[in-house]
Amino acid sequence: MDLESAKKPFYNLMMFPYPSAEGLHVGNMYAFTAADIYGRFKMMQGFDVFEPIGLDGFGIHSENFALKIGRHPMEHAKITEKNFYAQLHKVGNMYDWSKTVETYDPDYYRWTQWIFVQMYKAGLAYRATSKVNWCPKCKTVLADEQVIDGKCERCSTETIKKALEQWFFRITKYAQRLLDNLEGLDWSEKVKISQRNWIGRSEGVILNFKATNPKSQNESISVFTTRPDTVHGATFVAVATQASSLKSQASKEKIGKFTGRYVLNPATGNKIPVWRVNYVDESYGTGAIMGVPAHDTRDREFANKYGIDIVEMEPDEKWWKRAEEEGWGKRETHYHLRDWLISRQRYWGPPIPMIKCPKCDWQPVAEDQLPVLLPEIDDYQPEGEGKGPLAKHKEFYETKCPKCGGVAVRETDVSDTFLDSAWYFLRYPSVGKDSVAWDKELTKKWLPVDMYTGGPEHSNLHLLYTRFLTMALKDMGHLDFEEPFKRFFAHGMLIKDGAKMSKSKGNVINPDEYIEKYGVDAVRMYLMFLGPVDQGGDFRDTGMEGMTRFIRRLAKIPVGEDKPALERGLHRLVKKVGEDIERRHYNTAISAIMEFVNSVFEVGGLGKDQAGVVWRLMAPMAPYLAEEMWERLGGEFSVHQQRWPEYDPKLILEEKATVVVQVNSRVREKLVVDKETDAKTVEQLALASDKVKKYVEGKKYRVVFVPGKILNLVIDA
Ligand code: ANZ
Ligand code: ZN
Repeated sequence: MDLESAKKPFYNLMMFPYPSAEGLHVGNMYAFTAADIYGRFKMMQGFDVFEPIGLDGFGIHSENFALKIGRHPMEHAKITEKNFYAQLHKVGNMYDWSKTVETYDPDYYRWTQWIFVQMYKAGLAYRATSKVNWCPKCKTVLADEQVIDGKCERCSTETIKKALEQWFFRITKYAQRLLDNLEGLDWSEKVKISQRNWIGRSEGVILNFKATNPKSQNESISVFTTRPDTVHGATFVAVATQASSLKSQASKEKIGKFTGRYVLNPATGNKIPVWRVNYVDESYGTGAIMGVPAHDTRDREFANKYGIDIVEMEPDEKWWKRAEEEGWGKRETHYHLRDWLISRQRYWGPPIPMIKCPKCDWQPVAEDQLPVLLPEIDDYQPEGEGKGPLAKHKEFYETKCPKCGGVAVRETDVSDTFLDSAWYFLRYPSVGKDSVAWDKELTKKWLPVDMYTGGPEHSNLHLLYTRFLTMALKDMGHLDFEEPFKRFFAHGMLIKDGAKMSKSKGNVINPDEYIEKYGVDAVRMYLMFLGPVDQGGDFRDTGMEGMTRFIRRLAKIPVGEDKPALERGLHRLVKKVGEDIERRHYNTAISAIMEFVNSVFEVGGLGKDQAGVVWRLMAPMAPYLAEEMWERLGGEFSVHQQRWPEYDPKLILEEKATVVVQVNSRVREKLVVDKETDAKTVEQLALASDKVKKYVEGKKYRVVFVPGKILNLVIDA
């Protein structure tokens, strides 16, 4: 399709896969098919549907896999690209193969780096010292996701926290906007809830606890609390501990140590002890809390363990106001959201396009010097004291300062893979436009994305980063919208015989063999038949056989004269399938088609026009079969370019029938009801009529019922 001339654009996007393993997983196919059916449906409704695909092949997932199998990440990327695209060609989706995006392609990451530079210029990228996870054995920084129960995912050594200077994106500046905008988005509700929790807005008060010795003012302690109404029950103050002896015990058990100091409870004036504890997070609020054992379960557990006073009391709302009036409290809103840690001391990512000059400090690489190419090196393994593999390569990092021209060094960290995937949807329509990240006109026409389909596990990071970046780019004047995805649909997970698919269980399914054996339409239909897409499904081999039989049966429907007896059923089917596709309940759409096909065989076949309707309904789900059957009917090429069938609303209504109501076989009333109305309902309607009521009131009778015809109330003598 020509994106520039399209009249009714519909951008149907699905989360691109990160090819960590060698091939496409059936779980990917499940999600992609679900999205593709929707796109095909929209196309038949007259939209110009753009459905792109690509690979999120830069970053830690792909790199770890390459390291594991001992293959160079660049080499590995080439191999997986070939495999993935070959497989993706076979799943029956209508991808626009002229517009693929691979995040490791220099033509792409040139713009990832350009975005970094824009963020830096806007004051949204900054450097700060942060405590990061460090594995002493592997000598590397680990992402939070790589630390499992406090241990290194690769060697099971206990990780420690190490202070390192890192690059951050200031997402916290957008916390409130990220929260507010959620209201207007047509997204799966559970995803919105998840984002709200992740942002974690919390309204509270900073309370000041003065030191007992007024001379040592610097020793007063501020705490953040959402419950100032319980301040009169605070019997201790707890500060986050620095001591690793308390912290390294990565248990849930609360551990503390008395500091020897006291402060004054501002509400009661009582002297209360200050403790160091392991359950206060040093980077949230003020890094200190007031302990209220009477109302907070954590504090109670702690107080019990260490014999700290517990003062029972009732919460008192007046403290919110009094604290402010008396000057020991100040209202504040805090967010749990943290700034986005962007730098990685790894190899497989876009080098961060910054240069450090001894005179001019940090300078961004000039835009016409992008991309900063990732060099092909052999010692790409992560190691060293908090530096990435590029730090071993002079030929890479030695450079000149863009400002003064003096000797300077490049940043040797690469950026986080979440940055690669935070803007790919902006690139797709503009693939091939080499002088811009995205073309202005195309972007205006195609964005924001009309429908985004993906896994709910990306609710917090990917979807928040994407929204943040879009807002930031809008504020800089690079975009004229601030929400990237009008609609987001979260699909469920595909499991196998009741269990999660995983390599260790050896139950990961490669769709290729199934497609080979049963044909892609049968696999698509089977996957979609497993349940509503938002709920996922359970893949079982036995089910594949059943779906294959159904497809064979479909292909055998005799086509001849129109069958008037099927007309109403067909109109109802059109309505049902359309509505089910709209809400991604493809499973019930398929079972309605199955039922209809049963009635087709009962009357010995379908008329030509009727068959044409059925094949159009099947086209999004079973694109090859529908095309072939459409062609056999002599329909004009292609079935996928036909309009979605319409139904006649009059024919959707139940057929009416006149039921004659008799009492002892004498006609007393006539009722017009839906043809299939049951005996009980007709009886109730009859009794509501005075003409019937007066003959039967207070008497016992039997009911003789002929559906759609007669209701006879027989009073036994
Ligand atoms: C006293 C109190 C009494 C509290 C009570 C709660 C219940 P949000 O913002 O909703 O997560 N808190 C504050 N800073 C903390 C930190 N750095 N690490 C761990 N806990 C911290 O919750 C804020 C509440 O969490 C605060 O209110 C504080 O405990 C605790 F019945 O103060 B509260
Ligand atoms: Zn300089």
